[in-house]
Amino acid sequence: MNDRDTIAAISTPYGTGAIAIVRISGPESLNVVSKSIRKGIKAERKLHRRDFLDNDGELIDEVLVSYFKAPRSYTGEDMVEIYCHGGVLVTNKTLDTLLSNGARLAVNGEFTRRAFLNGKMDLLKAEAILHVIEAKSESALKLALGNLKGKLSDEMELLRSKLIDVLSRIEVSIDYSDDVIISDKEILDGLTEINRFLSNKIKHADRGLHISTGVTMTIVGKPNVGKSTLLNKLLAEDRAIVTEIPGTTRDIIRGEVKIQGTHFIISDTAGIRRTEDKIEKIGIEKALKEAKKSDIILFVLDATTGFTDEDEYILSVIKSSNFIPVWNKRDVGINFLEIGEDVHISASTGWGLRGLEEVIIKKVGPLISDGELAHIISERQLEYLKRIHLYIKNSIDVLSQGYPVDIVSVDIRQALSELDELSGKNFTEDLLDNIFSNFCVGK
Ligand SMILES: Nc1nc2c(ncn2[C@@H]2O[C@H](COP(=O)(O)OP(=O)(O)OP(=O)(O)O)[C@@H](O)[C@H]2O)c(=O)[nH]1
Ligand SMILES: [Mg+2]
Repeated sequence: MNDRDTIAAISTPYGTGAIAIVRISGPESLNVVSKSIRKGIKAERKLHRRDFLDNDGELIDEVLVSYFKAPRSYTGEDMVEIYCHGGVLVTNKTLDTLLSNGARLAVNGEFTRRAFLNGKMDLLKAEAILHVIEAKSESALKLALGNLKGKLSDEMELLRSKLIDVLSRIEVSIDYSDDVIISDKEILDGLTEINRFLSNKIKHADRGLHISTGVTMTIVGKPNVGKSTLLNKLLAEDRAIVTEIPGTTRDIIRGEVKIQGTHFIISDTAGIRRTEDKIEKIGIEKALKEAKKSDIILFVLDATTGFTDEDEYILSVIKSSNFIPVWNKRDVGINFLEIGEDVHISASTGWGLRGLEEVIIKKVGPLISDGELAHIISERQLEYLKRIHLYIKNSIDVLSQGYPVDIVSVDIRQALSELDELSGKNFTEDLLDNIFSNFCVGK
């Protein structure tokens, strides 16, 4: 990818709105824009009202233009932002004119990619921007904003200096072994402290991830117990088809909702029973798979039938998971058998739903508490931390077994190299493509 040409994109969502923003970044930004306005722009960081013209001199829109001179811009390059009226046609014509005058259409995340390449932010902050945009709960936003302000970057910088400190001690002890006395214990202590820090980070990471991406919750149960009715009620919308025919839901139906400030991704699944129906069988397999990988399961039971063999089977499959037995149809049914901390509801009338939400929040509490200590907001970050941790654990093992310190230095160098990829001090095109492809165009 050419990282030096001039790029343009619409930065606001596609559709009609009061205002839309078209952005342009690169050395030719001002020249490209100047072809469409009669009076040039000199003053930076000011709003200028201009007529924006197409290449035949026809008026496209009355716009506001602001110019950000390099390096004082988001990307660190010369940038111009055009605020036009938010009609789809007006916005597209504005962009098309810029493209025909020498700009190239930006790809996803290319503005932020350039900001990174120009040293405006490290990769951890770039990822934080994506999470700020995508945050669906207060706590996810807080976590992402913390990283944007450098919480994770600062911690990783500190980790880096500690690793370098240990490494330099090792090197001094190798190079000047006759004059300088640096004991293996001193090095081991340094590594142990790093190890403790990493273990703690990794332990809390899942919580950070739950906060950022949402807690997954799967609704399972035998057919016709009211799973889809419950999903619709929790989402407060008619998402899944509900009928009195057992086996109505076949595929997994997902919806997202905030319960008491926590973001949940809820899956409704096919009713689990013995069946010869090929499609239903696939649905049931999918249901069990979804339940196994989810953070919490709502095991829905039917108070009009009581606890049946099918329920017995489902319980045997999910018993080691984090699940809540939910007796539904309590408006008409009275047959139930307490399994654990059972909750009683009527999904169709909404009775008991508040209580269910309370229990859900109580159950997921440990999954999200202290999550903000982690500052880990993506699987990528966790993956790198785990790799760094492995090198450190290995070096502690090696040292404890009495091997010479120079062997340990190899592991520490590897850990440092992983850390530099995590923060973006070292990067490959593939790594950047991977991260920035998740952004929208225009960011
Ligand atoms: N009386 C009563 N009926 C309910 C309640 N919840 C659901 N039903 C009814 O039970 C039937 C089955 O509801 P669904 O939500 O489709 O059940 P399901 O578990 O998704 O069923 P499958 O998709 O077939 O596995 C429908 O006729 C619902 O109206 C309830 O709380 N009380
Ligand atoms: Mg259903």
